[in-house]
Amino acid sequence: MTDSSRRVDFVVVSNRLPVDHVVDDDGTERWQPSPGGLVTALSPVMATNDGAWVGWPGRADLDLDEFDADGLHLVPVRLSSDEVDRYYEGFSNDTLWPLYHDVIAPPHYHREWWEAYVAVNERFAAAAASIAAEGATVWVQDYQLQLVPRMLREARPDLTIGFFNHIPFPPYGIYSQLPWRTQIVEGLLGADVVGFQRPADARNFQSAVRRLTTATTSQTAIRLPDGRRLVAKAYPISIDSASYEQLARRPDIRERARQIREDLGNPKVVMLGVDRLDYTKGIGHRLKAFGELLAEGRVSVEDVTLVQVATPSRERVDAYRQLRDEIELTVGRINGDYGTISHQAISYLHHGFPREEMVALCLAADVMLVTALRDGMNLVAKEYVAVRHDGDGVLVLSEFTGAADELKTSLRVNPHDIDGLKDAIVQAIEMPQAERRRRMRAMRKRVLEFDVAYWSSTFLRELAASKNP
Ligand code: GDG
Repeated sequence: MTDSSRRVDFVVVSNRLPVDHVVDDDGTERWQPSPGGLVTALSPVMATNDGAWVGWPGRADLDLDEFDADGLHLVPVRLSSDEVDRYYEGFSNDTLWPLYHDVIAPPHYHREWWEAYVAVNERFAAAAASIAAEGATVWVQDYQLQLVPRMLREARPDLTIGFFNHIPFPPYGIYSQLPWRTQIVEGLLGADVVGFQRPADARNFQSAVRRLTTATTSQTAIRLPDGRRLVAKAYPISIDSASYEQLARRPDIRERARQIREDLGNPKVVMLGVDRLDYTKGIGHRLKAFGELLAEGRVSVEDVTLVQVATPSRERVDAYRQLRDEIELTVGRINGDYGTISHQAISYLHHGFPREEMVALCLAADVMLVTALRDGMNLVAKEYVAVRHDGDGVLVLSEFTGAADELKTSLRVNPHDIDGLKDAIVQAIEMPQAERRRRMRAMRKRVLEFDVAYWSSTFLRELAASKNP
């Protein structure tokens, strides 16, 4: 039911609404919640504050009224298929994404993409402005919507506006490539609090502010020429740790973990990688290291198996199609060269799985490999830690993830250093149990205490406190 006069005190704005459109076998269409960490963290805040969520429902050219699903009030923003191409796949995923991840892939700059980005950001800002009550709090999420804070402030100076960037913010030398670098920084300066994953991201943003605007900065504070102040600092995101641990304790999921090991031929060591198939995740570097270890006889397929889940992602963007070809060629070569009838080197799975299966995989894995070349946080690393209530398991973690700032007793690696990565994999395989437990204990303490509820409550508390007089 539409209630276009409805106004709420708390609004979350993100590119995607937390629901997926599904068509059942009998042809019935419905919206199914896609519960991620963000929904879990924000649902209680939504419920106590009378909240709404503004976002794109994930299908182009769809005219939809506001609706309720699973206790959330959802405000759909329409995108034409042309806008999906230009704003989402183009400017968001083929300009900003590679630029903000240290230009691992070349960013493409197209003026039509930028124009679509501006137009779509305006639409999101207008939708948020029309649902927000007088004096409401609006929390804008991520790099697709960096112009929204300023647009919203201009339309509605009464609002308290937060922004959180889920991906890195690059050093100025890289950021300055962006033809629209000033507009984006000014867009973000519309917020009262701009949150980042790592202190380094916040510092990079402040340096862009100093280079491109007349605002001044002092530690985490930014002062604008008109006297308004805002805060730019790190709020490292986390997961709903307790729910992962609960799943990991379920007898059926533990049984499934045992089954997975058996199906893999009960190797001595199961290693696991779980990533969206994305060039930032360093999947190729991981495979190269593993392939060389097999070639050199430092590990054998009878003893060690790698399970690589590569969830399909952004398949209409060229760089992602190429990446898939490269990865699948490498997996095929390694399996062809080193596999036996009874033992595969790599079990490669190019599909998504239910969360229960992910948890079973984490329980089954002696070693988790997170080798991202650049990653805002990397939740998979935290999920592995939350699942390992048995206190065992080794996390190999790239120092280029936000998670590496917190998970200091992981085996930290530079994934570009293939020899170093190979040594770390061997060290993980051979690590004595006492050392595994000692390292895991420290990481579990961190992940269980600083969960996603801590993240959202800290951000929202500081947002409330930032309100300018
Ligand atoms: C961005 C930033 C930041 C993956 N495949 C399946 C599945 N997943 C889940 C994982 C994890 C999530 O998706 C992926 O989160 P990551 O943090 O690893 O990476 P991005 O998707 O790149 O996320 C990142 C994050 O935003 C949050 O701020 O940490 O740095 O890039 O939760 O478990 N879940 C299920 N089936 C799958 O096949 N159920």
